[in-house]
Amino acid sequence: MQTLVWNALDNSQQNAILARPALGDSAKLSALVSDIIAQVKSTGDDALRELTAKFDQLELPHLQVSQAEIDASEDELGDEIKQAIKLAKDQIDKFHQAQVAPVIKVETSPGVVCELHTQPIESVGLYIPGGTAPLPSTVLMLATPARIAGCKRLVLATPPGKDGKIKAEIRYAAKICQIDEIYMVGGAQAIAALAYGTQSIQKVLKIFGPGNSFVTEAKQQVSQDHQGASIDMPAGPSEVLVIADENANPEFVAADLLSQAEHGRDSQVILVTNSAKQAKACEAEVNRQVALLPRQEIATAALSHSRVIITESIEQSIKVSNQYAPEHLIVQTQNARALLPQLENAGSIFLGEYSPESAGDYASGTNHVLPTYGYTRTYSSLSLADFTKRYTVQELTAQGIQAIGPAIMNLAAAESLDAHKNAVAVRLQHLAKQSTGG
Ligand code: HSO
Ligand code: ZN
Repeated sequence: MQTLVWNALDNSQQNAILARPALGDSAKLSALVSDIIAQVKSTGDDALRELTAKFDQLELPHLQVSQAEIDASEDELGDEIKQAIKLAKDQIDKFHQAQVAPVIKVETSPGVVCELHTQPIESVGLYIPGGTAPLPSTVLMLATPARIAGCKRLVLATPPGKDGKIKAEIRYAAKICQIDEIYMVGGAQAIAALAYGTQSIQKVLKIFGPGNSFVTEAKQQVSQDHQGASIDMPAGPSEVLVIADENANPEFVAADLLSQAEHGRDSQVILVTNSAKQAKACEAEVNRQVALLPRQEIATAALSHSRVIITESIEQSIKVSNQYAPEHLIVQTQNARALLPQLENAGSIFLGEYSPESAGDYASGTNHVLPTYGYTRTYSSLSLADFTKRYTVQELTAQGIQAIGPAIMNLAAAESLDAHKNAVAVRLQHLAKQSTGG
């Protein structure tokens, strides 16, 4: 990891060290992905089979995972992992149940009632990446809120492994979350199938979940087409920023940095500390611990573009974090909770030495699908609200329209919209006639 002293850098150098790694040739990626989408739109299931043969080197006898294959996960897994999956689901369930939005009803003036209601999105596509570490925890993070929200159709798409099967842990998580359909398809072609439908996959209204650059680009493209599908959020590689003071335990800090670094070569991890001694200690710990990891090759690649930043104070550390806007922010300082009001841009914040990112990744109850790549400045952690839509209701009585009608007519006149004005005028005239008995 490269170590830098924040005050020794000028403004542009500071911006440069907080820049995310570039995402590759976007014009080429966009063309490749739009070809894949066009292929799926024109030949449906045949395209899915051809693309799976081409990219995954697999001939699939069928696209949909059968109920028998889903049920078999019960016997394929040991009790310990099944209990762990259930515990995580219960925790996620509790936190997301609490997010159920009540109907808001306000009488803005006598006889004028305004309401805000929530409805589930009817059908949702949940994408679970394959790759070097298929993540059953992501099934729980997507399906649990979808079920609580009341979505009617939960469709999961995930690429099969080299054996042509979906990992038992993923099938088991899908089973306990009552996923309705599972399809063995990944990549941009899976997103196209979810957005437009094929002979065997019915289209969904909104697509959720992380993925590689092809999946992310495909999600962007289908979300720009009104016949495609909405998406949860824009995405980039995963990242963590740790703020540590001189009292933080370097063993904990290093373990947290590495838990993010092992996700992928493009993951970014940043340590910000106001103690040069702490910076040294953490770096030594990272070097010691990384050598012990099975995924050391991936973690080392991620560390090569990661940084240690030395600041003059905790306040300056916070400023750096707010500027970087990390997906995960871990605060290992003596009074972590007291810093919370000053932390401006982060997808999920972990306070104090006993709150590792792994807790939120798996089982504390918060959602691990988070905005990355600086999008935490404007986007939020996935939550129940993402699986719903809101609509308003209003009901006015005669007294209500009489009270606000003249103001509406004045506003309509100011906008030269006479039909709007008339819609109120005819009612006020009708009421005036009624009251004079005419
Ligand atoms: N840290 C990942 C989520 C995850 N970690 C899943 C382990 N499994 C992105 O928030
Ligand atoms: Zn993780």
